[in-house]
Amino acid sequence: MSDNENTVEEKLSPVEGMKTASRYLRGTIGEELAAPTDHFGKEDIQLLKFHGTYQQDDREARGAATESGKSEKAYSFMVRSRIPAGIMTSDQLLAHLDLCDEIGNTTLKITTRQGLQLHGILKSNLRQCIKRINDVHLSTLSACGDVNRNVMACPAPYRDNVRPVLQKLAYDLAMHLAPSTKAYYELWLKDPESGEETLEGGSDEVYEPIYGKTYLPRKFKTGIALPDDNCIDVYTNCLGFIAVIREGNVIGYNVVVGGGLGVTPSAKKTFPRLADRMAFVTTEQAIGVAEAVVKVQRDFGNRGDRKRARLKYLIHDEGIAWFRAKVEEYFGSKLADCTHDDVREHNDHMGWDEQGDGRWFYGFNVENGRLYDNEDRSWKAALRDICRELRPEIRLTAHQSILFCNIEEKDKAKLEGLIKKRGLPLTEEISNVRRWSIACVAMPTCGLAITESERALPGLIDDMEKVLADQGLEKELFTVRMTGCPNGCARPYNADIGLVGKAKGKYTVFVGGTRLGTRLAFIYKDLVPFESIVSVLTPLFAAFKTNRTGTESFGDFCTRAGNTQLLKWYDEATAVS
Ligand code: SRM
Ligand code: SF4
Repeated sequence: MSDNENTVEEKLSPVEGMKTASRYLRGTIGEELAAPTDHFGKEDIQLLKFHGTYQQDDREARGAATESGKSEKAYSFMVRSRIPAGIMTSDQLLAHLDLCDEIGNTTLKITTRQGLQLHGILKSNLRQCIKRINDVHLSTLSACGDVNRNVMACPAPYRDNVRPVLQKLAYDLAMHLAPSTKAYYELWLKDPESGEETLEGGSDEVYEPIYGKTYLPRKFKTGIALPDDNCIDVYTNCLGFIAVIREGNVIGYNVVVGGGLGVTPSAKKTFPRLADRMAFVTTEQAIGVAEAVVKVQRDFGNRGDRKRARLKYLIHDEGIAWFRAKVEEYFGSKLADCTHDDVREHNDHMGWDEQGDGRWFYGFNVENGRLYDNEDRSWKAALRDICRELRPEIRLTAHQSILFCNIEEKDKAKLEGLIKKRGLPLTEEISNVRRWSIACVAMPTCGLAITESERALPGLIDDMEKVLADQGLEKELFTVRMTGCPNGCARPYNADIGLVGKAKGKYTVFVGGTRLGTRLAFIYKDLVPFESIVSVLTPLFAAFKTNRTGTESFGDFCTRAGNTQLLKWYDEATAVS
């Protein structure tokens, strides 16, 4: 492993010490798992992330837990499954639904990176939970932590020469960049009573040939898109591949690097950033170049300040030419320049479409990715019926929704019937603004949430639907993305409209991004109370209707007008005459 003396700041962040001392992600997780407590200590909490789980507490139960004299917080765990390209079987989805009912909080969340999250898992059930996910041949390893996370790729099941190639690359990259430590197996899969640790002697090259014992400075994200379809938002990833297609076949990829959205508004040194185009790689070079990118970040990324530790800051600070030269050095040969190919459309894959093999897939819009059952709507029950009766292959989208694949023509009506039977709307019955909206988890589980997000967005969309209908804009396609804090988990910073929780009950309203994901939005108004969000946007919708050119999108229009003009329209519309 090369040394990283060029970049290590004088003082390493405390998490670096924890990783170094962890013996390849073991720490004292094993001992703590065996102890009769309801939570883990500080160091193991950091290590648990690499294993795919976060210690959390129900923030709404904090007071209650203290009053009843129990531990200060009602601890439980979020468990995230890593699902490359979002591709899974009916049985794997059924297993997650069983887990959320049997040992979770009875809901399941489809994430913005094509993964699944369980919440409310008690410490005493954590091993069982992770083991049962592995029993159905999925894993939680590296779903979180300072490593390469779930690899995204367009999930559409077209039986052409393109999508399957990208989806296989997602799987291969996920496997190639997964941590090699046996700690995961020892802690979660092996009988806890049996045997020793597999760690004895050896070196980083043996245990973690790519990462070494300190893994990466920070989380690392990879996504794969194609020009016709940037449904995974490739430019927001640390590492992105855009397929270069000639005569219907993938001949390689334009590699983009240095995207990332998290920001701390009070720290000017942090900012959202879209990736830079770096180089063209052939299909044979793709995995080797990905490894080289990871290793350059490993050796030169900032390990002193976790707020500046993402790859985007290394590339911002050193420049793309420096970074490309380093990648070529680590890869061992020069790379070609990017071709002209770039993303030019975004398909959310909702509704019916032919796969190309005589069968169909149905994109089913799940509002904010949250699966629950109540007296009106029973998402879980519908999914169970569909998985048991039709056995579709399941694919999760980056817009927190589901594709039911391999549906025979004769079963199309049956599938729709199973959805309607549970009180759920078909995709075709949902307004465009709802269909193109997503929200992060936020309250009550996310420890970083400042405001509501997924629980608040549906009501806000109800109001927005009315305003858009009044303006005759209900057919417009634009993205609305909401988060409960500035970390950007629902990618608000490149959306047409981004709503970002900033202070209690108040949001920063961004506009000017694009459905294609290739432009950052800008702040239109800050600290807008939740109740006022729709009314501050209404004058913009009116101005858009009157002043747009041609088929200009809402985000394009806001960018062309500029914020001074947008605020002027707002002031004119709200002035008391
Ligand atoms: Fe995220 C942290 C949820 C996608 C940027 N994210 C968190 C944590 C783990 C909170 C924490 O650290 O305690 C959230 C767990 C909440 C809960 O209760 O479940 C959380 N992030 C999510 C998910 C579940 C949102 C969702 O509703 O779908 C997404 C899981 C994806 C997955 O399956 O892997 C999720 N997070 C994202 C994305 C979007 C993406 O990757 O496409 C981003 C922006 C892109 C990026 O990484 O820059 C994102 N999450 C963050 C950040 C800011 C990172 C930064 O560079 O500053 C944090 C905070 C941190 O890492 O310190 C964060
Ligand atoms: Fe939590 Fe903030 Fe991410 Fe939402 S954006 S899930 S509130 S960290």
